[in-house]
Amino acid sequence: MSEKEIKNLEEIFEAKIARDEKIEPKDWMPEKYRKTHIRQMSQHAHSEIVGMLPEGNWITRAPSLRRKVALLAKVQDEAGHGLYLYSATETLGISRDELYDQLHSGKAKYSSIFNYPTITWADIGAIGWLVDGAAIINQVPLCSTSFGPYARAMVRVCKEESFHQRQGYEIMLTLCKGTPEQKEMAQDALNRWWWPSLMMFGPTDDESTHTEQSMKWKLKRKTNDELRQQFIDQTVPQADILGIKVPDEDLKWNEETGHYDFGKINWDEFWQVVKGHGPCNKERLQTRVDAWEGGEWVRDAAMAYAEKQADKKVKRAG
Ligand code: BYC
Repeated sequence: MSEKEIKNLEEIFEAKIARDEKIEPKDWMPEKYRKTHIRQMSQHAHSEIVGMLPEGNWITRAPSLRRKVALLAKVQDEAGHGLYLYSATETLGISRDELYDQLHSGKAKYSSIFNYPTITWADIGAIGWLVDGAAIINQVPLCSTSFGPYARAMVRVCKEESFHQRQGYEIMLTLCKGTPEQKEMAQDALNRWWWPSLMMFGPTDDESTHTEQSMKWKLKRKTNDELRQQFIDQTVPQADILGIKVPDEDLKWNEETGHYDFGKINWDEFWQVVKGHGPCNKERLQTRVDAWEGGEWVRDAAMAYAEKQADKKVKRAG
């Protein structure tokens, strides 16, 4: 393609973005736009799949049949989210096998939050309330992201996340209205999940490598710091209703800004976790690799069956 032709395509692409029109898989797009989307969307898909593990840990130990059913449904939803997102990523010209390989080799990232352990039942409440709560705040703006398949996947994902957030908050409410020991469990879970939940939104805007470009492309509609602040403003009053305390001595309502001021996030911890040195990184990755290897015979059998069916069809047609 000549330089002039490329320039022309770039102008058409930029004009579409400016008009808030969706970019679809067969439309021309700059290579960097394609790569950035593969990166973010696949990391999002991996996060959903790895995110099933901390909660899966509690399915057999849920305190009642009702809790078990709700948790099972939530974890299944997360598998569904991962699958939509992998499919949407494949429309950008990368195969599912390559995406899995990036996860299993440790090349691709997934959300830092899933490298923390779920020690008590209250952690399941805290994950629903805080982690899914953070995910909704992050993902609602993604419903109007510029890449069509990602935006459409997000609409359904957000509806399901809002159910997840409520089931988590309801677990926390029940514990907080229960015995002093149960309330203490809820407080302990908040203490452990609060700061990692704030880290989910990524580094501060001045440390974020991709925000500026992603905002221009309307991949991101809000910055990491804007979303984090929105999460804090929304969540602190919910902790007040529960009667438990957010573990931040510097947390204070600021009349002037109309937002909560908050304490310093431990960014060293964040980067340690992102680089693979969190409390559960090795265990999480190993579980995914084992599942992939253990499922090989199922994939082989499904392929052999599909080939046989295709052969039969050809023979019948002949
Ligand atoms: N963890 O330039 P930045 C869920 C990386 S799952 C790990 O700000 P960006 C759920 C970042 O990738 C929710 N890494 O990046 C499931 C980049 O490194 P690379 C998952 C992180 O992309 C089950 C570097 O740091 N949600 O809801 O502009 C149960 C610099 O960052 C993290 C999504 O994936 C992190 N927290 O912004 C319950 C949402 N943060 O790639 C719930 C979609 C940053 O250059 N993703 N990094 O090597 C996004 O919105 C954006 O990718 C982020 C980061 C806001 C996360």
